[in-house]
Amino acid sequence: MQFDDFGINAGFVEDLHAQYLQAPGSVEEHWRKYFDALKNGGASTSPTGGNGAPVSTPATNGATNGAKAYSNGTNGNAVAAAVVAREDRYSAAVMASRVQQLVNAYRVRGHLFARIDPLGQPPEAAPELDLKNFDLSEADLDVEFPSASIGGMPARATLRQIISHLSETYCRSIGVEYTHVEEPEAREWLQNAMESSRNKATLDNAECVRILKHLTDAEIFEQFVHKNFVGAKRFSCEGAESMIAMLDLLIEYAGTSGCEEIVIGMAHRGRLNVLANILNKNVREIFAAFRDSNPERNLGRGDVKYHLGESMDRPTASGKLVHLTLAFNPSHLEFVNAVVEGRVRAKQDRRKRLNVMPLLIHGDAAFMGQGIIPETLNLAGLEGYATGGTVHLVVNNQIGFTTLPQDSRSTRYCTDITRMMKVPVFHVNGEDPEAVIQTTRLAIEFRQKFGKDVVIDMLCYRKYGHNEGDEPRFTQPVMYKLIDKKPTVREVYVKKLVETNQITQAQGDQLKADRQAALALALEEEKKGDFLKPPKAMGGVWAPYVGGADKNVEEIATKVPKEKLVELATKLTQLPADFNANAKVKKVIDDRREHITNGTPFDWGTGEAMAFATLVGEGKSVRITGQDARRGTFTHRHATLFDAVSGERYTPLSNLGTGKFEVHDSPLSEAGVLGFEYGYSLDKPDSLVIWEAQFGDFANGAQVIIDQFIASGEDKWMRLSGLTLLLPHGYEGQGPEHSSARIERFMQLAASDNIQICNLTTPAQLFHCLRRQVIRPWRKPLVIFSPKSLLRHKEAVSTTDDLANGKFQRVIADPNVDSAKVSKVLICTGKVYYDLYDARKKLGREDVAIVRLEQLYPLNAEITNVLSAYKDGTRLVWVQEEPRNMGAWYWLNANLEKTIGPRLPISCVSRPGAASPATGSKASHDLEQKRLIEEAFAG
Ligand SMILES: Cc1ncc(C[n+]2csc(CCOP(=O)(O)OP(=O)(O)O)c2C)c(N)n1
Repeated sequence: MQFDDFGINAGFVEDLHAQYLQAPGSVEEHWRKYFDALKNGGASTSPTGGNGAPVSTPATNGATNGAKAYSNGTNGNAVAAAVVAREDRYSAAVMASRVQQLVNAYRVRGHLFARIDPLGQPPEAAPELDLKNFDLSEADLDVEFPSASIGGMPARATLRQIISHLSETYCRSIGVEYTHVEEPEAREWLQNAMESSRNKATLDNAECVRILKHLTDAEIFEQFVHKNFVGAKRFSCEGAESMIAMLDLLIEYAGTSGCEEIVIGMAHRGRLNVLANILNKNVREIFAAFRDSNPERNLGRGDVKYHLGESMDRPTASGKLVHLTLAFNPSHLEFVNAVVEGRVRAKQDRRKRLNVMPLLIHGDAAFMGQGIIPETLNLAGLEGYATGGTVHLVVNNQIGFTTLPQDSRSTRYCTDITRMMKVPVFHVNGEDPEAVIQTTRLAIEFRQKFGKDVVIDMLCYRKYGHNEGDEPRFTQPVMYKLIDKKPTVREVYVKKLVETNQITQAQGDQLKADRQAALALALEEEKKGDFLKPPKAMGGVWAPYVGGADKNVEEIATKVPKEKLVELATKLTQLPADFNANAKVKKVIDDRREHITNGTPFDWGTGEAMAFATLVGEGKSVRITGQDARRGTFTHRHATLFDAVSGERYTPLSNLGTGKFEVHDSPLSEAGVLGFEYGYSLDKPDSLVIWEAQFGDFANGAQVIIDQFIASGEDKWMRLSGLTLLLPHGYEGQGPEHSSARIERFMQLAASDNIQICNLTTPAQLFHCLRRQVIRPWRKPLVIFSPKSLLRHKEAVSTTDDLANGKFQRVIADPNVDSAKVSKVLICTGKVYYDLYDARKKLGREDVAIVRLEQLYPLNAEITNVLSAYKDGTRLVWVQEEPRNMGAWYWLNANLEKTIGPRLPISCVSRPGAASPATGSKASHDLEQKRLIEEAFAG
């Protein structure tokens, strides 16, 4: 017997068989069953020729329902018979292996042949499931094979039955990609769940009617708005109405499987429909927003109606309430994803991990196109970011604005970006709501069971253009000919339910009429009342906090008694007995204790560590993340120590015993991780939440999060955040990017006291600033331009006294000169102070004062108070390292009038205006810096 007689898999089967003979338990269960059957003489098959094609004559086997089985054939020669029997056993194994390959092919590639597209354009695919590809033929269709490995099938079935079962499972309205899932248990669970149900939901009449009701709600809402607010943008979900039926049951299933809270992120498409029909937003408020009849109400604030968030407690059949939150969302597609993940993580930090579920609803073009998608997906498995699995729904209307998939992506599916995750992806025909429900049920169960992401790609269509005023036939004439002919999703479903006697046509019509009547009544009521409402006020965990204008005239007390500081600094140096600390790092933290205890000057890292330690000691939580957050990009933090022998980590601040301290090195992402931290801050107002950029300029990569969430979230959505950004900044000759965190951009975003912008010069200032951020009930994003060279600057130091007695100073007056002698005041911010300070010392200029603006925004009377020490007419000069068109100058020049008006004018010393922030040459930098300082002291 030659192995290659058996075709391509003979060796594999023989090996497997040998393995089985050695240890039956070591082969997969379906093979074990198969070999058991062989041993018991149960399996029958065909001997094969060299090309693997069946060669013997089929014979009827009465015992198997008229199905055919290949006969062994016998002869009188016992030895020959034994050989034949052995060969037949191998042949049986080979045939079974071919069938097994076919089964596998359905599992792996069946999705290519599924009827998932309601526009009927079948996906082009190679005929991979043809029998001939498996050395099988039509003649084998009625032969019986072991089929116990297929969920829901008996031990043996004909090839025809097997194919029919698989085709129904994998090639109907649901195409599924799941064989790449790495965990065998998860893969097998899913496979069995799909195969045993043929991937079809079993729904009772009540569930069918419930689906229809939601399809009706979805369709009639859109039609009603279309008719009553002609030409208004609403980003209709028509063509994708199944989404509403799906979300309704998704919440139900989530509730049943123990989920208490769902946070939804979605763009504009279908959002009004979701608000009205899932979050039960009062439709009168939506109508009032369409009417938009009070121009005074929202001058300069608010957001369009299809960006607004909402939350509610939704009852479920299990009797439990599921709290639903739809996150406020800016226009930029997909950025909300990272924010939702952060929100969920924060909520999970208060509850159990799987009890809060992120649900992200995507558009097909945006899902594949936006870089924030992989940035966010990549967070799913990371200790500092995991949320126990996200459910992704892609509302795949097969178009993005006017762009078709062939111009929009290089991949077959818009979900192919998720292949990096190795999670299941269901492609489902959105015109088959029951199939959509089936995928939803599986997706929720999968997420709750395995804590991993899962993706539903719902193929549908878009009845109108990108918005309702847009003509799609300019660009998609063929597609829209098809769409124009389509009955609605509801109509298709009504027909099905009527045909299967689930409802009568009259009942279907009644549902529609009821909904129309309810909306008409609501519209009448809206016309008579005032329903133009701002977003709901923040309650719950936000109740003790306020936003709005900066009324903090006096800085809040942030000092900490010396004994407490010493106690905490001592605790921070207590490492586990068997911990082998790196000697240099050990010295850094021992020095911290020494300085705090002895009252000797300490550095930036100590000020920061003491801010964290005191907050944690007071029961507050601190979370800091960034690309090198544990050590600190410039080796100043050492929040986590690494055992020099084992590499194990130890974070002293996490072991102080009261508040929670967490520090995570983040992935190399800016938009994704900053969005996440912003989201986290939205649900953890009582914590200090910090994102640190590796270099400040990298915040550029997260500009969307800064512009559209951090700076404007309160104005647009009345949502507060106390997020803190640490952005290393300072001109030290490190080239264009690493010099500047782009102060000018933050200054330009500053208005209505929306953010705080600080550029600090001492460790004590950092200490008080960070503590103030949590202790004060006023919640505002805080941007700190943090130092690099100052981390170790011999003058940029503080003492225990500064922490035990001081408080935050928005402006630091000059303690070193007699104000009566001063004829010129240099006003500056951040690191350049020390350059000016050194120069003044060298020049012996007692007539020049140097005032530090530690908080650039909001400005208050403190600057006026500090300047009042100098005679009227004293020259004021703003000195900045940045080129004229960068830094804070333009903003200050335009805005100082309001605070120090009578003391003006003020002139400016800076680098000349430039296209790029700094030179790339260290030598040129040094010369520029020298000239800058000389100019500041000239005259
Ligand atoms: C970051 C970003 N780029 C561009 C746009 C403009 N825009 C709005 S919707 C849209 C098409 C989105 O297509 P898709 O993701 O398929 O969702 P659909 O509108 O089809 O539901 C575009 C390009 C945007 N809002 N955000």
